Amino acid sequence: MSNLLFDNLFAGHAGKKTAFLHLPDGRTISHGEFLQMAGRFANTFTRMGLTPGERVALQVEKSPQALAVYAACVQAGLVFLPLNTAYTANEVLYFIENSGAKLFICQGSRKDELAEAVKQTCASLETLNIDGSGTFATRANNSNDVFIPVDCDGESLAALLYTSGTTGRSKGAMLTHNNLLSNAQTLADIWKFSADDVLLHALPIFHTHGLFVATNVTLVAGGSMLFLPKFDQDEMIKNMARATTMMGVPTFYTRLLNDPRFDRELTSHMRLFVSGSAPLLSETHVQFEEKTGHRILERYGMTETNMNTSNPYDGERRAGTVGLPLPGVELKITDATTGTTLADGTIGEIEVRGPNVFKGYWQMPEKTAEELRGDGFFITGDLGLIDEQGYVHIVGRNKDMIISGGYNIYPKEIESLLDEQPDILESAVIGVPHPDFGETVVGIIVAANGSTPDFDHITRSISKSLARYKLPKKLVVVPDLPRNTMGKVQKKLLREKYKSDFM
Ligand code: MCA
Ligand code: AMP
Repeated sequence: MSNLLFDNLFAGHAGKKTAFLHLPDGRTISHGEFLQMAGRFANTFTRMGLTPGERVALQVEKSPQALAVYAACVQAGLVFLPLNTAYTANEVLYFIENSGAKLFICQGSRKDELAEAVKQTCASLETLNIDGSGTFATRANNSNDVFIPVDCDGESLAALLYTSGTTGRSKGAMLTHNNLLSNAQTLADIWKFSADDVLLHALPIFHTHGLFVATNVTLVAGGSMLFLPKFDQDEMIKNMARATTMMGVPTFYTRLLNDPRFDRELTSHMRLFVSGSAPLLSETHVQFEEKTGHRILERYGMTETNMNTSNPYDGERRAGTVGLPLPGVELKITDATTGTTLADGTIGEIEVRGPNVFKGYWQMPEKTAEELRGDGFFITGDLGLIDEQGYVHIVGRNKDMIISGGYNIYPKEIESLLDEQPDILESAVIGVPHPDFGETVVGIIVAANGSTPDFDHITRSISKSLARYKLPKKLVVVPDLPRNTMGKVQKKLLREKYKSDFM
């Protein structure tokens, strides 16, 4: 046995290239330096008593060190659990408790607040800062650079990524070494990634898009990355000239399109622009081609499945579609009630099967059984159809979910917090079109008898438990919520009523 994921992503190309990560301050990090850092981190994990299969949670700003924690986990057979930096202490506590993480690494600036939250869990707390300092970094200074990778087969767990649900708490999607490696190799192959590629990387590295799609695909091909801490318009424009490829959520593309500096000349040397995580409007696709001469390549995936479909690299990239199933991935459209397969051209629920599909939800066998069929097909909750050329179109969702700037937001989580407010009788949270974020959150509330809800107070109160990007951008008081004869809130009517509020 060996550790194919580590060998293919991190070790395989070492020494072939001088620079592997280019940072905005002009510094570069070579493969060799990165591997040494990952080796020190992996040895530190072992010295701290962590053993293969245990979970390491990380909530830090994007940096080469953060990526090295991921590499160290893969190398040491540990399960990497990245967390959105926007999560509040309440949210973090749930993930640490649910995963049983033995180690939680956070930023020094949030240490006190988070230490208080996680003190009753079995996780020890260390810090790692964007400048490379922190208690974990200090421990690692005394560790050896070289670590012999722990043997891991394809079924070993590599990562636990939490994804919320329409009901209940977040679920940890268990992703195996083979899930990650097979998807990275397939995408690198069909998108023609090579060691000459330089990816402009401005996505966060705590979700599938920035961590597994952008990073793994570049690494498996031996390419390098311009590693920006976050999306910053000026930095994007400044660094574009040095890149060959870029991946982003639709908001990246609409923002760049609105910038007069972003034009044909600036992008003339670029090889590929990839979009995903949320629907790319056909008009964005068309405007992008008019302005730059490039057709954006749109693909579709999920936390539980990595990527499922992609528009072709050489064939027609069709606006408004997510392309064709990836090699090795089976995709079918089924009747949401009966599960029977529907004919092409018919709208139904998208189901996928392949080496990309996760192993199940962490310690939630019933949730796993609800969404992952015995025959290996995963029920995505997305509604779509397959057209006569085999292209997949996503036409809606069979799950109550909002995608704002590429982040998934589950209304249920916000409604539960709103409903706890003394001035609120009940609430319905919906997504409405937004020019920058694609969709944004609106909270429709019914006041408790005789109350006049104070919006600022409500927002302050729920923000204690909720990451800021999930907060409603608008609250509206209504006398009552529209319901059907079964008593279910008709969100469709509400979405229709408020659809122009931000446009
Ligand atoms: C930031 N804010 C947001 C969002 N991002 N509000 C709503 N939706 C958002 N996406 C709020 C912050 O809370 C803050 O609010 C204010 O905006 C400024 O924050 P800042 O960080 O400066 O915002 P930004 O730089 O404008 O960020 C927008 C962004 C970012 C660049 C679009 O959200 C982003 O990088 N999104 C990518 C998400 C992503 O990687 N998704 C992939 C998931 P306040 O002022 O109130 O504090 S993986 C996935 O979906 C699947 C698998 C797939 O297919 O890829
Ligand atoms: P997540 O659960 O964060 O992994 O988000 C996955 C969801 O994002 C999918 O189930 C889709 O609803 C959505 N998604 C991802 N890529 C696309 C795309 N290209 N077009 C439309 N929706 C997408």
